[in-house]
Amino acid sequence: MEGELYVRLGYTMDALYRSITRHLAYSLGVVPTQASKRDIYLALSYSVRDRLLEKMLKTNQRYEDSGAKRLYYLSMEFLIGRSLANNLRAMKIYDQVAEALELLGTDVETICDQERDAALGNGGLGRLAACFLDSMASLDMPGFGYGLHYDYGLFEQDISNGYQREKPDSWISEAPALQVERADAACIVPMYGRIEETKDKWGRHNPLWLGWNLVTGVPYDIPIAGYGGLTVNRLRLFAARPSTEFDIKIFNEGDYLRAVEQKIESEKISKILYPKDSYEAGRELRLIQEYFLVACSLNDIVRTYEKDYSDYNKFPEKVAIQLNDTHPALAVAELMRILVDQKWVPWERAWDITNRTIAYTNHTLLPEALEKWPESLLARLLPRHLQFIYDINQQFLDRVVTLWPGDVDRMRNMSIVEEGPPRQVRMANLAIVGAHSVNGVSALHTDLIKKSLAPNFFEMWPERFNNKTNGITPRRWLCVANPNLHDLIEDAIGPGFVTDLERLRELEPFAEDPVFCEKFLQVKHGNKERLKDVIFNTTVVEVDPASLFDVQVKRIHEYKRQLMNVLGIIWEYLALTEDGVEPANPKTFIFAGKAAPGYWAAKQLIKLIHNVGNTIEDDPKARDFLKVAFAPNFRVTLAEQIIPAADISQQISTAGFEASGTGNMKFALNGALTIGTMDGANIEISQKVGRENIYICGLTAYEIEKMKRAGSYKPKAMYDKHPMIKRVVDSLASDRFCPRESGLFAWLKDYLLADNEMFFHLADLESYVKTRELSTKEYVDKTLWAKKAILNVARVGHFSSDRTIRQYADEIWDLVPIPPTEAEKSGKLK
Ligand code: GPQ
Repeated sequence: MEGELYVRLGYTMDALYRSITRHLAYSLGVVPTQASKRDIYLALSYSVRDRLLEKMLKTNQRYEDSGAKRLYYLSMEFLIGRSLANNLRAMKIYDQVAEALELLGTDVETICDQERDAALGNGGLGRLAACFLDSMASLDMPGFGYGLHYDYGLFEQDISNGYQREKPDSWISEAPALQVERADAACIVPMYGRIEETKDKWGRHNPLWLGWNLVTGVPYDIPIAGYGGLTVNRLRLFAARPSTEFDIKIFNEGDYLRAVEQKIESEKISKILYPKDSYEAGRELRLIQEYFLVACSLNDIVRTYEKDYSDYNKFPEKVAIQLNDTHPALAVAELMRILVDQKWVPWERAWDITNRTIAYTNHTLLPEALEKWPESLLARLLPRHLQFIYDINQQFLDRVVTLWPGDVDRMRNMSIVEEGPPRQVRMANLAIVGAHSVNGVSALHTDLIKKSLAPNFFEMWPERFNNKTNGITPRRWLCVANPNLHDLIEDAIGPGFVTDLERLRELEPFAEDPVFCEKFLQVKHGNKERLKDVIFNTTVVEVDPASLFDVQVKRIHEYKRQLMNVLGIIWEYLALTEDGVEPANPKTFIFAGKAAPGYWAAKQLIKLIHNVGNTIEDDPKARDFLKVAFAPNFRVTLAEQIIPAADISQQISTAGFEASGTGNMKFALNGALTIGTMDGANIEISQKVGRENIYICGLTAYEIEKMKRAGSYKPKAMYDKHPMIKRVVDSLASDRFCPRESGLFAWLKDYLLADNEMFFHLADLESYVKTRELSTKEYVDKTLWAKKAILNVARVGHFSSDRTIRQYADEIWDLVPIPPTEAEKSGKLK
């Protein structure tokens, strides 16, 4: 068909106004003058969705015309948060929409505030995936997300008497305004069943996978707008539905109840996101989820490829697949199965194609987070895949034996299948063997992968291992979260830095400019006022924006050491109330974060934070100097409100445990100074911003490792030697922080004093407290503080996810941008 393919959509204030009112009437059935805020939010979202879909279709056409290679990012999590304000900024229609909404008697902030977060992820790993999608679209790269369409995202956190309570988060009600269902692209996924060993007509071994159950994967597409709004990629999320074919068969057999049961079973698969961060429960449903994602995605990828190519020789040149941790590692076996069983590609050739297509990112060294699945479970759920895993392992171990004859330990170590009982499949080994690239997410983390996690693999394939230090998207974490800081920077250095973040360097001279420093501090103060209201509305704690906002927000986990922060607070509290030592400036400690529902120690820490806060608040000697606030239900939207208001960012994990961290980057970009250990990306941040503009404390990863190996960490000796450490620890054992719940925190004394205390709290405590003191002192000198904060902003441009994605594209994916055509740029349709 020649000519215009679509109805032309307008982007002026008028056109947007008409579109909103039209959707109010014809999508929602309400009279514009009687519309609620929620109605207007929905009508606006639909108007935005129309425009995104138009650009998405055009983008797709452009990619097809170019025949370019595509990247598929497979992830069990995409932590998107809200979309509306981000999309308005990306499409550069924020101001027009603001005007249109005024005509409707409301304002754009109020309307954007109606949106609920899409919390389809736990934390860092899921948010990284969302930042990557933003960067790929903004860089005009054909990069697509594949994930699961969970009905329930990460639970909502309520706090009751200081304890976390979990509530389901039914995100599904929010979804229709963001996505389109693509029933036309549904696929069928087999699972369970048995293998029948047969021979083909040439007498060759030909195993058949029979008797499976079928589940349907229905894709939902969420448009992902690049900055500027011309390139719009898609995030495709699969929902599990009963397979109609299977249903009909059982219905026809007259077993109505079994058919309905089967339907419910199938729908379970995409019902809920597992709420564990860096930890695996090993539950069957989780493995089914992982397989379902892999099967749906690969089906879609292969189908797309087959539109243009009739054989598989070009597959690795046209397709790159990135595995976000090992959760989708079954892709190795599934791609082999498709190529060998369905496309008749010879095994060796299929292996070469698989290996050249797939790449793997590791996100943790924590032993409990390394996925292993019982062989017996795989044999039941995926019998054919298990055969491929055996064959891959056999072939691989044959090579190990040739290279290191007789080295049994090495073989046992590297084998994909771990000897039992029970025998288990190691997903990291499968991913490393199956991928042509294995990357860590910070320089230190990659180093540790090579030296401690997978030294044998590194020795075998040194060229396979590489680093891609994480990054964050400045569109969300500056433009949307901190528009006033964005505008201030733009006034100083001009536009363009949002897509070229290294240009923030041009801010450096302004760190010496008193007028700029004053404006910078005003922006920070405004953000602190805004956060004060958020905290008051959710906790009834009243914080003072003139106090130092010292912030630690992230998942609650022992290795992240929220406990060490609390020990620091208690230290300052005892010094103040018993020794008369006032802090140099009043301080507000702000915490937020969720604990995995089954993680007892983490949940106790939430309670401890509340109780220490209450004790301080009840103490007239302390309350004017120290305050503790725990903001409930941490999520992307709350992070957007907290991070721009922070003076201090706490990044104090036990060195060697935090693979990278990305919150550290968000805070620095928003002008907070970091108190951090030499862990993850903190090390690279300190190199970039300058050692004098960051507060580093504690032991290094290598010092900790050495002490571990030597067994030389003796916390009890530190307690005996250092009177203040003793006072702090003893205060926990007393009922000082739990007067009405006697003995509640006594366990913490035993915990902290045990020689096998994994996270070295007391080893770092003194250095940490001293560093805090120094930072509080320096905060008093506003000129000095503003200078350091501005230098953080100016020098943190390296940590844009645009840089990270360019590195993935150049060094792993071999992916090139496909920029909009002149016609697209000039707004012509066709
Ligand atoms: N991370 Cl394995 C998660 O958020 N969830 C996980 O399951 C695993 C890792 C984090 C990791 O702890 C952070 O240090 C990283 O910055 C983040 O992934 C992104 O790489």
